[in-house]
Amino acid sequence: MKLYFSPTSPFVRKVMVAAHERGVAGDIECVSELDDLHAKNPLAKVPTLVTDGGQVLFDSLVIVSWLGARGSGPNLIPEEPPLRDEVLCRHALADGIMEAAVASVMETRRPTEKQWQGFLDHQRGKIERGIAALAGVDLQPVVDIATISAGAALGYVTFRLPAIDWRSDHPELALWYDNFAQRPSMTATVPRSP
Ligand SMILES: N[C@@H](CCC(=O)N[C@@H](CS)C(=O)NCC(=O)O)C(=O)O
Repeated sequence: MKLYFSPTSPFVRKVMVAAHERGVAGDIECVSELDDLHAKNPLAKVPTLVTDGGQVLFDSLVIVSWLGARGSGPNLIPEEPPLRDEVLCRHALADGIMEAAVASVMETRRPTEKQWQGFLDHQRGKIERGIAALAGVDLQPVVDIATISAGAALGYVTFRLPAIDWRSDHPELALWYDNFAQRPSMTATVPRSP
């Protein structure tokens, strides 16, 4: 299978951590040439997965759900409510942090005179409130789509937005993250600038 990817995208990292946890990362060919991505995914976003059977899957939640039925390892998305709903809602929270963080980074890449401070402040509020909400959740040492996404989101904020000092504000969350970040699936997917 082929994964259209970027080495720094937190959404891609979510998918790759899930693939490592399910033991199928070695079956994935990562494609960083994105010129024809729009022909596969009209939204032209990474991650986009093309399965060996030619099926095209996006976005990251859909791909993780698909991976969860392959290989072996932890159950990434619980089947039964209410746990399923709780885990998916925590996933949405972590995803929202990623979205706001990516939007902030994109904004700061515009020419300085075109950047909108009000937009950056708005996104920062989402990131800070989102991290505070994550800190209020008992994430536990389980591996599922919520904890994987929390790890990817906190890793991305640490990597791209170091001015947001979430570790000082939420030391227990920092402890959880430091422990989770030692998993082989996380160390194998640390974001690096290309
Ligand atoms: N909801 C999507 C978000 C994916 C996303 O925003 N990917 C970014 C990279 S981090 C992207 O491809 N941006 C290119 C674009 O929006 O044109 C998912 O979960 O997969």
